[in-house]
Amino acid sequence: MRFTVYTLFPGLLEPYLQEALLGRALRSGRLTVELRDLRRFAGNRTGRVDDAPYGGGAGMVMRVDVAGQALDELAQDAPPPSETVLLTPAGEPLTQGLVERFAAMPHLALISGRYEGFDARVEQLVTRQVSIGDYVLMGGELPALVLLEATARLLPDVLGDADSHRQDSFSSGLLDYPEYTRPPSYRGLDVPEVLLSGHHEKVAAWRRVEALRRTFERRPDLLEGAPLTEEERALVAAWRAGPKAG
Ligand code: JF5
Repeated sequence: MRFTVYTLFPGLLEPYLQEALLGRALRSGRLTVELRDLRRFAGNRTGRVDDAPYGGGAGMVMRVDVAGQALDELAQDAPPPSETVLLTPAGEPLTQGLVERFAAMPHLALISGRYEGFDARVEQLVTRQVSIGDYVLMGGELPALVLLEATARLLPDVLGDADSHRQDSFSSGLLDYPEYTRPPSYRGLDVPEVLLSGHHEKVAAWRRVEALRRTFERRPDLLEGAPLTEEERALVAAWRAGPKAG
């Protein structure tokens, strides 16, 4: 899979991409990332990529023609990207489902802005706007890396064999069950007995309930979309009814 990332700070992304599993995926050729400097489109008139907002107010706005030229350049690429994604807190939330769709694309372009954001007309030039969460960063570079890493780990042979089984954890629609490793007791904190029992069916059932419990306690919003059995729904209803019931 190929990514093309437009940014004013390619040097921010470069070192992150060279290390660990992403670095290995890039060196193996399973993944290609091209960093392109948005500053090239500043033009020699001002050398700036931002300008003051119409209507006044604080902050600067990224020029629409800068993004326009980047997208014109992308249209010349062979193959052109399946999507051109602008990273912004005003975008559609990034979910594992969206990440899975990105992972099926041969070429994806990401545009990272700085300042208070892009001229709103850029929204008409890209195919999608994506947010990585409800907070504001200083630029779209970390959001681009987040999207890229979440997508790259789904590509064949990017994760090691042992890791690849873990990628299904979110597809249950629930948070992960708690995991433990040795020692069995640490400062009075004990590993749940069932995990030491060697009883695989009991372990699987316990994990499912604990995943459900964690999701109920920490992210009840996820329960709406999660595929639960009748029995699991009843268990959740009992938890909801109060501490005494279940
Ligand atoms: C950005 C204007 C882009 O802060 C973000 C962001 C937060 N969640 N998802 C993306 O992107 C950088 C900041 C201000 C446009």
